Amino acid sequence: MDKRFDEIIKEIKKGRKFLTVSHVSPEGDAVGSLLGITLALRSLGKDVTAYLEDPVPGTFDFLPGAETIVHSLEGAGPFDATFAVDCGQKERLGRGFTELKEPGTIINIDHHATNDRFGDVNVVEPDASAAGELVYDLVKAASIKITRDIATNLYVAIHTDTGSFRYSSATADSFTKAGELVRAGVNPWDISRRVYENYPARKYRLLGLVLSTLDIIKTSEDKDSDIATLVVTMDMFRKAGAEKDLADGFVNYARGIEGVGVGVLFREISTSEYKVSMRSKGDVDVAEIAMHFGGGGHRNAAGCALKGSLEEVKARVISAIRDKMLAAEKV
Ligand SMILES: [Mn+2]
Repeated sequence: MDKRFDEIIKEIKKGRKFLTVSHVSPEGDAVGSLLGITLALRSLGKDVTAYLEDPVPGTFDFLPGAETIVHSLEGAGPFDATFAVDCGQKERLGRGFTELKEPGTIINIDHHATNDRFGDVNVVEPDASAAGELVYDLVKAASIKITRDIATNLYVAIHTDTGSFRYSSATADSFTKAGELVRAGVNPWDISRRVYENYPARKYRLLGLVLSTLDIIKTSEDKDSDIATLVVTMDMFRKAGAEKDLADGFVNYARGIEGVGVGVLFREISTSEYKVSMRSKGDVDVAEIAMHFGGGGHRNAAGCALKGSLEEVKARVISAIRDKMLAAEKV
């Protein structure tokens, strides 16, 4: 990691105009990592454009610097370097970025095992719980002072991607870094209140509709071998008056059931197309299943998009998970 950090620090020193980007449908790690690196570079007096194709979800718009994020890169650039954070594929950085002519040196900082290393410099560490951990390492390596605002962004990145330090991805490093960020001025309760206890009521109306679709499929007598599915349709979003990012996290209700090894949420994105989010509890590698369908992610959390009717899509995904479960049993 050190050699690549040296290269990046050289780029930071010699550059003046930077672009920071993260993935479409951004969540806590995307927004937090993006703003963490953005504020760190700005603290050095650099000219930084922070870009997300999609709007910042309401849950995260309190993050310091969020108000400076732009959603179009028309007429922007040329840049000396671009920092892409928390994103496995260039295409997921959004149209504004893929159409950009002069991004400069592309620095890819990510923790998705499925990252295709699209950068000129690639810091891809699947063992990191969040891209925010890698941004933390870089900021430390570059001897940039972690202000309270930078710390808040990185804390939210790590906190949300580890499921509040509950997931298997949370390591001793994640806790150590979070501790340092609290020492730098982060108030954990204030963050929790803003991120987890501030949902619009329409999210719960939507959740009610989604939970009523719960289906549990038994695959064998083994421990945690059930598959639980939930569905969210465009009609449900309309009925609840909810925007699409309000379904984020619903898949965890499926995984959280006793005896369930994999939870799946099917989200209708257009007629005959579904976004599939998968969460596994144990050994089932859902990133491999997602990759098989052209998606990606992590061992215990991954996603993809499939075309077809709900019945078709559901049948294909369940059969792939069942195969994976049976193969895992034999080992
Ligand atoms: Mn992430």
